[in-house]
Amino acid sequence: MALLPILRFPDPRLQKIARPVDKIDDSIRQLATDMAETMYEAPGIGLAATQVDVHLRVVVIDVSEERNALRVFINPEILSCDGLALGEEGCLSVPGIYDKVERAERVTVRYLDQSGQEQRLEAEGLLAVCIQHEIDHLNGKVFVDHLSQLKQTRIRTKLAKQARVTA
Ligand code: GNR
Ligand code: NI
Repeated sequence: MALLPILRFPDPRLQKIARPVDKIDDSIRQLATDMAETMYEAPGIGLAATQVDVHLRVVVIDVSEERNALRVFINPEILSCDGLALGEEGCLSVPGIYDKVERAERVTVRYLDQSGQEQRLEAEGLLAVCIQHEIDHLNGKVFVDHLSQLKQTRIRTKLAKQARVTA
């Protein structure tokens, strides 16, 4: 078990595009376990491998109240989506910043589970939002990229000041 350090926006490593996992072995399962531990400790409802500087297509999510419903998504792909919903988002890589982002209301996602079995899931609500947020990370995007240039500049300034006082 290990807690992994989480990259902070605007670290350029958050812009890397993650590679698909080609073989699900114990090192991938260990990565998922460490990512889950890191997500629960943060605490957050999801974490993409990109955020811990591992550029492989692995995501962990738990949107349950009880924090006992871990989902591991390897090589997730959105097959279809519909509807639009505006919801407040935050990100462990952009601490203290929250803003509204438009996302699909429902998504169908195909992925591999930790045993390498192909799975399909229809998601809505917070789970659908979180899946889209995490796949964005795998594609080198953070939720801030969905905001206006003015807001992005303000967020960079605010986080740079925070980094100075905590350094
Ligand atoms: O913990 C998190 N909460 C959250 C809330 C609304 C929309 C998305 C998220 S994901 C975030 C954890 C995170 O940064 N995952 O990448
Ligand atoms: Ni995030």
